[in-house]
Amino acid sequence: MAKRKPKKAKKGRAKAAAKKSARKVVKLAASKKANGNGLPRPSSKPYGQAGRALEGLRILDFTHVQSGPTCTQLLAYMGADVLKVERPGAGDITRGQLRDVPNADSLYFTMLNGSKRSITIDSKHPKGTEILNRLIKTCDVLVENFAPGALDRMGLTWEHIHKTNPRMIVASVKGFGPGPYEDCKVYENVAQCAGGSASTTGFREGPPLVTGAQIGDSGTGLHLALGIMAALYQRNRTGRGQKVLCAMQDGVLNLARVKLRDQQRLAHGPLTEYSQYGEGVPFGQAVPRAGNDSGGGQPGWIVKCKGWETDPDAYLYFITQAPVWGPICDVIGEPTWKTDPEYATPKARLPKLKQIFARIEQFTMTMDKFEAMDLFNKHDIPCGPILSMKEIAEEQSLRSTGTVVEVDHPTRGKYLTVGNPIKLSDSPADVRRSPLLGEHTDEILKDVLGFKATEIAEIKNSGALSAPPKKEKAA
Ligand code: CAO
Repeated sequence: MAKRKPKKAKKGRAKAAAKKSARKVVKLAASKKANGNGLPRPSSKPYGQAGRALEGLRILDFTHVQSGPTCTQLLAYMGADVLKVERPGAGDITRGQLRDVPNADSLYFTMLNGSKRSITIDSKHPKGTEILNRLIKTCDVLVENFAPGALDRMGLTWEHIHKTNPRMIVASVKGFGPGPYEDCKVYENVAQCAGGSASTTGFREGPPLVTGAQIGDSGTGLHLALGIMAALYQRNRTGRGQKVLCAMQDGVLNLARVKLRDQQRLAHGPLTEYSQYGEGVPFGQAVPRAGNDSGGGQPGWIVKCKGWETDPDAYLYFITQAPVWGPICDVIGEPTWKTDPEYATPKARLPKLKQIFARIEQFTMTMDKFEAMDLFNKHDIPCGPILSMKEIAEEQSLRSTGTVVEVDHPTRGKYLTVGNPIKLSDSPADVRRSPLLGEHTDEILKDVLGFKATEIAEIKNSGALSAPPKKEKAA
């Protein structure tokens, strides 16, 4: 391909950019002057109409499966232009995993890649490398969660990226941080196990348990998004990009920190808020699994509600919060427990939690979980119904806040996705369907990289954007 811009033109562009930025500075200074407080003038547009929070931020999204995609989807919801680079012919492996509709991208993929644009590039093709280098020059952040070493094998080392665009932030999810396991591939449940969650989840009598919430993948994606924001903020002062690394083990441990707290408390005696204490079962060397114990200073447990015999979710989480102990006793019909020294104080109750929750359960089994929720909340007693995913999908209040959003997809039709759980008053979330594989390849080459139609045709002919031809079978 011919060089796109002669050096002279490049110089001209640089001069123009310098002039533009000087104009910006003058403008800013003028607005500062006008305000007299050193701050830029606030937008005159009403809230929600001055663009989204991350508008102008461009992400080179090299993520796949779940951890990385959750991070970049969140940034896209907040207005970043996320360009998802996928392998020609195949794309993100999750497009075809857990498929429910034949020949349509799976919900696995669609619910993690909304509001992004997709471009297919063979990153190991020389022309593909050339395009990627141009994208590196124009993007602010590269996000990736390949297996350790994969990005380097593409030639995209930190040194190369930093030299090509010193402002670029390179954000990575890996399974483990530096140490004995740094080269290992990691999936969600491996991280839950290595981060201390599995050993402390489940019932004492049973095996370690993984949780349904994807704290290893989505949890680490969230951590990464925060790291990117911090790096962008620092870049405002330094003008320099940096590496951001979130290890899934670290992310899980961060979310399981209360259990590391309890590990250290064990040295000073039994964990009295664990029901095991009340049951007279001695503690071992490490934090045990605590069933549905609350994990905080206010004891809690899951109790049955009406219909539990047939409905697996007819349960309520009930917290015996100390300040509302009086109302709890009145509502469940044990008013004498308010003054009886055996029950009146949190300390006195600790060894009897099992018996107390059994009495509460006797009461909650007379009503359904929503009736129980209404009744207890009238008395400010903290509790929560166990909601099934069916109930959540149908919950109107989640739809109206944009936490659950219905989007329309050209090949699979309408589907529900989780919108932005972070609500910004001046930045409405931008929740759109996920892109088809390579849907925006031409658009990105033209609008982001400035290639002409003839150049795009040339790139396509090179094979850098398409799957390698299938090998002929031997006769
Ligand atoms: N063009 C050409 N090659 C491409 C490409 C493209 N556009 N995109 C990816 N590839 C190649 C990579 O270069 C790599 O090739 P090599 O290993 O030969 O250099 C290859 O695809 C596969 O990458 P991978 O090793 O990351 O993928 P995997 O399926 O074997 O492993 C996973 C998946 C998730 C275990 C691994 O990526 C990983 O450990 N990531 C870090 C931790 C993480 O994020 N885990 C969460 C996963 S969600 O549960």
